[in-house]
Amino acid sequence: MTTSSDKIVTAIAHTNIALIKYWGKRNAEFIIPYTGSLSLTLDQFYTQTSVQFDASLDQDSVSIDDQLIDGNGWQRVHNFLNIVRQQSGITLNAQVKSENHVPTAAGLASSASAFAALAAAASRAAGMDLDLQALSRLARRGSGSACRSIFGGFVEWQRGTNDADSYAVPIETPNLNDIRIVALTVEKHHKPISSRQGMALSVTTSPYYPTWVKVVESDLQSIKSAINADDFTRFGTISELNAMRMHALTLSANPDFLYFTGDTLEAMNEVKRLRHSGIECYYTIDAGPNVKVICQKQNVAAITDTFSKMFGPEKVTVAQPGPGVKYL
Ligand code: 2P0
Repeated sequence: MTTSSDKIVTAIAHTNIALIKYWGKRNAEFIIPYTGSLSLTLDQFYTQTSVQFDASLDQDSVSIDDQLIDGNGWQRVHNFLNIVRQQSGITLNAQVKSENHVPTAAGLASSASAFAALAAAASRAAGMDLDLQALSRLARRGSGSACRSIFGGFVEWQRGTNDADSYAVPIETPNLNDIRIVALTVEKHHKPISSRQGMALSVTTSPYYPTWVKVVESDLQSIKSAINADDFTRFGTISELNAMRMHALTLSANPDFLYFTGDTLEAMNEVKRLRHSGIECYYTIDAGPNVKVICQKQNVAAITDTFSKMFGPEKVTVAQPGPGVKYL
């Protein structure tokens, strides 16, 4: 079926920060993870993407922040659009225009919000009307963490075992809603290795990988019970532990690699110092040097003040729980 479509569909998706990390694929083609993960969608950072399938295009056209892209970035979007074409039956090429709204170098990954917004916009532009579970499954094909950005607030990616049963679900809860994430952008060196390559290296070479798979199961249960009990202390403690357990998989890979820089370590130490002085906060770190401080609303001022002095106020961004994907 060759559907003609001149419909422009625009979707917005927010990025998310994982508290229990996704680190390793059981199936790379379908992006089926070895473990579940749990995240918080953030209000401050989002991607807005418009898609139009258009008979006059002789190939997919992709722009990000008004810059046409080619090479690997284009290929990744093109591959994703091929999945949408396969599922919908549309055979036309697409015009994709994407804008990232991330406060100056907040250092949050954009692939989660990017592929969540692209999945929503492209599927509808291709004539599909997917429910949120199907959208989450589709977004997962672009980037694993994107399946969580379909939903707002706390979200669990249930690992499943195949394309049909690996998707995210929202954790509907009135608890821990005074949670805040203070994002610290620290000095960047060249990223040693992409998260996609890094997780693959950890799976195949870290002797601790089988232990990680076991430990994530119990970390997930613990964090869900902490959310359920509205227990911020347990929530923060498990988040920090799980982040460090993930980074132990980079240190123990062969060859080893490390996402931390000197500033990362300084920020981590400062979080601990603040905590010991009675300002309760914890850290989490993804596949890069930036540190996200997990805290509650009442401590935001003290924490931003401390880190603004340390790194400069422009490096400190405060986020709170954000919404799921929506159409304009
Ligand atoms: C996460 N990260 O759970 C983990 C924690 C980074 C550290 O998901 O290969 O860009 O596209 O599925 O989603 C980053 O990896 O990887 C990531 P792909 P993705 O948020």
